[in-house]
Amino acid sequence: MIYHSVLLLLAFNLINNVTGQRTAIAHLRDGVVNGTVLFTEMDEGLRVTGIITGLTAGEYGFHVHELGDTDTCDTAGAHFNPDGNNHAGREDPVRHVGDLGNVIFVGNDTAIAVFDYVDTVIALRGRNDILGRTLVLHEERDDLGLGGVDASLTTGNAGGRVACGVIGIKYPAEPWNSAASVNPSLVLFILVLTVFFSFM
Ligand SMILES: *[C@@H]1O[C@H](CO)[C@@H](O)[C@H](O)[C@H]1NC(C)=O
Ligand SMILES: *[C@@H]1O[C@H](CO)[C@@H](O)[C@H](O)[C@H]1NC(C)=O
Ligand SMILES: [Cu+2]
Repeated sequence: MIYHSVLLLLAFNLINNVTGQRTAIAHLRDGVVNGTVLFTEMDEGLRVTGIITGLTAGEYGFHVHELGDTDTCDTAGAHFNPDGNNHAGREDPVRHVGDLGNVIFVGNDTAIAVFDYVDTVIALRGRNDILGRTLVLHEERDDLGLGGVDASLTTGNAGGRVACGVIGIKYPAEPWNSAASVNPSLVLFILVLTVFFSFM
């Protein structure tokens, strides 16, 4: 029985390695700005990790915009907002899917922004999939919908777009079925379980 459990665990690991957690990447490179942001699937949500340099200390609006057209950052469209909500902050219960709040740069001449958090709204599959859309860094602080001007509820009044990059596939290289809204490794695991127990 222990032997069987070990076999099952091995099978699960193998499947996880084959299907894998999805990871997406966006590079923000525009003039002096230089940054890389990774989006990695976790059980709790999508882990967002990034390092960006090139701006002075302060807060700058940070969103996923709806289009993957980066001819200029302005051609990336509005915030990704499939539910037609008002703009808000990342931790607000009602927000644009693409509302990631602000990026905070610290330091003097060579300010740097380093962040690492898990967001429960953006995803790499299903309706809130951000793949192929554009990550945008703004020139001003996002007021998180609280600024009291019209733009607060649409853009956070974060001003122009300083840098942007399309969110693309980092891993795995195999085809992504964007229609699947559940992690395929779970489905495969259940299949393997069924096949396995039918032999016992
Ligand atoms: C951007 O930053 C990375 C390190 O994060 C560095 O390796 C790369 O050379 C930089 N690129 C430019 C154009 O500054
Ligand atoms: C910023 O500059 C001030 C003096 O101009 C200095 O005291 C401080 O340590 C510097 N901070 C950083 C993070 O470099
Ligand atoms: Cu934006």
